[in-house]
Amino acid sequence: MSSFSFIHAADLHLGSPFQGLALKDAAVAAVFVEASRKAFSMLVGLAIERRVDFFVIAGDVYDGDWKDNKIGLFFNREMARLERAGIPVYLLRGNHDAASVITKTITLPANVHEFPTGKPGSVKLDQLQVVLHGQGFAERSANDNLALSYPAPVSDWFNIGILHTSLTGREPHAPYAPCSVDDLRSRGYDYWALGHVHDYEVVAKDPLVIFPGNLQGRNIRERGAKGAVLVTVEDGRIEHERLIVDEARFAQVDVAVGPDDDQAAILRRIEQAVQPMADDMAGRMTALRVLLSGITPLQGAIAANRQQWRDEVEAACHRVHEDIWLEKLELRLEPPATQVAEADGALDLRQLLAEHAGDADIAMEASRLVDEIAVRLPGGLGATATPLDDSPEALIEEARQLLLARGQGAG
Ligand SMILES: [Mn+2]
Repeated sequence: MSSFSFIHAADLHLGSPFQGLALKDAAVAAVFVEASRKAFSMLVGLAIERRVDFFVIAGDVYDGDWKDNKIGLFFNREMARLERAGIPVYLLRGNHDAASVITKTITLPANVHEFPTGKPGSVKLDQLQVVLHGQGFAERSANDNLALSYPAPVSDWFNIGILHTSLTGREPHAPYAPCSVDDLRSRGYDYWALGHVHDYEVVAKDPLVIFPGNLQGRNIRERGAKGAVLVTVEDGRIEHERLIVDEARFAQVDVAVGPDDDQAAILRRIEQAVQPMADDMAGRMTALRVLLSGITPLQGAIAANRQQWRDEVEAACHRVHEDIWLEKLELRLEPPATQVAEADGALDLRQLLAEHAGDADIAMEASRLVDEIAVRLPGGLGATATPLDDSPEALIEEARQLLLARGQGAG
């Protein structure tokens, strides 16, 4: 068997908006806006530098239909860089860029091969004795188990299956082209290049089944290092290595507050928690969510002066590293029990709120209000999955923090 290497990427989501980034500094916001494209350019550069034999993209190149041709022109330009370097590209469509979803086109260079959507197709790379099998999505939803109809392997060749799938379910990703690892295994291939799930995951080792994750985190739910996978095959031995290409990063730290902490102590705790991140980010712009939890007599003051605290926390982040910006300050604080009892007299507000935590009616009412407000927001914000940029649960928690603060007379 020959020796070769290839890059397995997925979920570029070109054209995707960044959600929930209320970064006030325009220069910082611009880094995040450009990050998805920069990450892909970086990966193409690495492919050329490492002289890989081919490049695989397992769906969702585009986040959705194009507003104009700008995003198509960008992708064409990167494909052409690979063509000039003699690197062919094998890709297929996922749910976000299904054949019926993308209405505009830019003619791509001849090195780009797209798998069919109606049935699986195979491409043989004779020189390498490699064969790739794949089927793209015709429609946004694919409910059939596509893997089962993939063709039998070509014996003595290196067989690669490419598929956009949620496997047997990967929350919060929608269930598309459902299949089990055993279904994949039943095809007898050597490597499965999956797409759709945005976290890196080595699903199985025999054969190797990998989700490379997306190239660039786009919101606080897509945290940590992002990139693609470099697969090297030498005399039938397969090695894989992550290529981290994200340009900017989302992260979260959980900080426990003690009952005796004053403001300075809380900010010091935040600095300590953020410190390890400064080494880890390797010069990348980082949008950080700080989650404060614990029992503190300052609960009311913090909830009532959220903006001032937000800015103080961002200042603490900057004392650690100039490129760490606060994405959000999330509060899960409780006032000390004695304080609540004194303030409320007959009514124990905290007790009352605790009794209704997780109440389905309240959650439903919150969702209804979010929907009602979302349509009135300007600039297409209502079109995103989380229009107020947080789950109803998070919004209810925020309201609870404020109520507790008022209960102590701090509001
Ligand atoms: Mn997808």
